[in-house]
Amino acid sequence: MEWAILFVGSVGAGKTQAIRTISDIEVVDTEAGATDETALLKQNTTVAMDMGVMQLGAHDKVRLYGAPGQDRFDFMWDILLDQSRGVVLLIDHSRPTPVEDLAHYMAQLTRRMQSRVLPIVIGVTHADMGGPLNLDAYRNYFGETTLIGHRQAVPVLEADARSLHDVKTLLLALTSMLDMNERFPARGSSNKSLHA
Ligand SMILES: Nc1nc2c(ncn2[C@@H]2O[C@H](COP(=O)(O)OP(=O)(O)OP(=O)(O)O)[C@@H](O)[C@H]2O)c(=O)[nH]1
Ligand SMILES: [Mg+2]
Repeated sequence: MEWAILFVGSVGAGKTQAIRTISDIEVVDTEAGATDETALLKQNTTVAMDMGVMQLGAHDKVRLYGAPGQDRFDFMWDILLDQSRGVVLLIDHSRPTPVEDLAHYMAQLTRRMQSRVLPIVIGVTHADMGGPLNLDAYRNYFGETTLIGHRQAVPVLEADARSLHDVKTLLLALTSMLDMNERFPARGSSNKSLHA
């Protein structure tokens, strides 16, 4: 079976890098020279999407999509979300207000997914560059907000997008969630047989 995972998150968090790290093929990217405030952070930025491919076990071929971090290219998100079965949200810990970044991207995802609830895994990147890392600061966000449609557990993991081990761990968490959702579908969504 062929299916897709979407990497989203803050500018420079490592979405393109993560896909390059794990893809079995040369990544197709749409990076262009950064302009405006992004140019202060990095030379290139994704303007449309990245795409890699990963073979998973004997039967699954997983397309790895990377969304642009900049809000002005967010028209791509709906298209890519629509194609995807799970989301890896990368947050750059070295940015000034990373927990607010998390809130921003979660709000966007929740709004755009509407009734479709996709599993999400959070990867906190650049822990080697920012202040001391306490993952609870990120986890508390999920305790405090009432995320409609996101009552599911959202794992929060530290990850360096350059590390094969770390990117694999994120994808393992996500594929485990997908597997659980398939075995134990949420009540009310696919238990039609109970009422047949
Ligand atoms: N030091 C450090 N660098 C990292 C880490 N994760 C990713 N990087 C680097 O951060 C830089 C930016 O990564 P990109 O993959 O271009 O970021 P992006 O999320 O695709 O950014 P946009 O496309 O602009 O939204 C690259 O040079 C990565 O190698 C990390 O955990 N620590
Ligand atoms: Mg990119």
